[in-house]
Amino acid sequence: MIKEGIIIKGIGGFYYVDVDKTIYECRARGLFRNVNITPLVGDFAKIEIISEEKLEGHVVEIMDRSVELMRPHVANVDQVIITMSVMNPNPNFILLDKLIVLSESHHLEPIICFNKVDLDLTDYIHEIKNIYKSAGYKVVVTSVDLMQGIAELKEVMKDHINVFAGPSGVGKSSLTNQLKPGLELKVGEVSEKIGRGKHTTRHSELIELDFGGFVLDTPGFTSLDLSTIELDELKNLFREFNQVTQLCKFADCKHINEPGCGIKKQVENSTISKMRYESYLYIYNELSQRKERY
Ligand SMILES: Nc1nc2c(ncn2[C@@H]2O[C@H](COP(=O)(O)OP(=O)(O)OP(=O)(O)O)[C@@H](O)[C@H]2O)c(=O)[nH]1
Ligand SMILES: [Mg+2]
Ligand SMILES: [Zn+2]
Repeated sequence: MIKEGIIIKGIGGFYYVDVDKTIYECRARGLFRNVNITPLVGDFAKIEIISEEKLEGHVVEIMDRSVELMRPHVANVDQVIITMSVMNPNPNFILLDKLIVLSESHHLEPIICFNKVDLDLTDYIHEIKNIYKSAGYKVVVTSVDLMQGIAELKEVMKDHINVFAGPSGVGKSSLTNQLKPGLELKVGEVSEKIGRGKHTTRHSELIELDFGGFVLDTPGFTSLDLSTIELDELKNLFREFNQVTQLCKFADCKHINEPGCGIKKQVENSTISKMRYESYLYIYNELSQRKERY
């Protein structure tokens, strides 16, 4: 008998396939239809049931992927919860903007989550929330300690295949634990992580959410591969730039040194955030150096 499900975990040659909340332990059969494809977490798969009793099967077919991410190596994710803590560790805005660019380039919806708002004693959160909201992104402000913003986060994640992204220690596993009672993913001490730069989370696993959808807890990305992004395309991956490019004198304006640049004007009068624009220049430079080198 053939059933369809989603691969939630792959360990040691076994794939764990969720079929309507029943988990089958499966091997990939040597000869399935798309021979050259290695099954990934997130793949929608057809499995042949070997034993209903032992919940064992074979993966016999992988359905077409809407997206394939490389780091973490997973399929069919459609939303990235880009997480930064307001402090401890402080937000890394270049990394945040790179993660947004990366999400946009894969047509994944970036959601920005600022966690640990309980540690924010200066109302800094309003300033940073505003920057990203006015750029056109959905921003969720949370505190695991105060149980703040968790309901809103659930609402945003509902019915999507979500992945958390962001540096070590910002609270990705802590937040994921709040989404699913009884989950108890391992949470690490920031002090131990900083310095060694080690992530507590080591495997990628898709977790089914009771309220609908899935979430992937990943080892996280700190190094980022932007190599698939074309230099000329970068400006299109800054959402707030797209709304005003018609203000530039030249249609192919890169918003760097060109005269009559509408974006630069918007930065000067603070309609576009200076910090976001500087991130653009920073990433642009990084990408152009890469181009020169190869
Ligand atoms: N004050 C405060 N601490 C938090 C909050 N959320 C998480 N923490 C703490 O931050 C530390 C790191 O949390 P984790 O959930 O392990 O962070 P992570 O992003 O999963 O880290 P990696 O798995 O290493 O990538 C732990 O000590 C948590 O208890 C919060 O909202 N407020
Ligand atoms: Mg973690
Ligand atoms: Zn311009």
